[in-house]
Amino acid sequence: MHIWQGDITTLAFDAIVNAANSSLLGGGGVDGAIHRAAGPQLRQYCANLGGCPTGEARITPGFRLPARHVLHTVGPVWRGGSHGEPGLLAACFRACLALANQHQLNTIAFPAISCGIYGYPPELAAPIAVEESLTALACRDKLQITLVAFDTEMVEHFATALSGRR
Ligand code: AR6
Repeated sequence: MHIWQGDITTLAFDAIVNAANSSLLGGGGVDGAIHRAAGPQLRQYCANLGGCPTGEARITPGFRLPARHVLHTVGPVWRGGSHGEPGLLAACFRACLALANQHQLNTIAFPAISCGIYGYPPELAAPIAVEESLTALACRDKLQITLVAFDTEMVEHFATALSGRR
């Protein structure tokens, strides 16, 4: 597993993950950046998918992105932690990794799902990201997972979670 700091839209991976909303029609944060970089065809494609519930994922082409595919998932909005948020966040990772498996995608980059506009505390989200990634890596030889942090604070959270697991 790798931890990398930067803009996920620049990665030429088999798939990058989008922290979308349930409409799949774009928004702010990483979602906005992915739609801007992919171009208008991504929104047109997403409009035909009929949305996506929290904790599930949908696959699209990457269009103008260097990544071949986008795995759109909808993270939970943080509402104090007792509304099923940890289970839903873990479900996002599992849903994306299941799609990656079905479509034989080997290099996958995840942003810090729910840790921006949706308000999930990053120190609580990072261990879930690490745990789900390590579980998937143990099951598939060729899989490579990169956890992408946009800022140094998030790098620290991922690194702390990973060192706690080793
Ligand atoms: N590359 C990598 N990470 C990024 C980038 C980028 N280009 N831009 C932001 N981040 P957020 P959420 C980080 O808010 O909390 C949208 O409007 C960011 O610093 O993008 O799941 C959707 O449409 C943070 O650590 O996603 C939904 O309505 C992380 O990505 C809502 O926001 C996630 O922040 C989803 O909120």
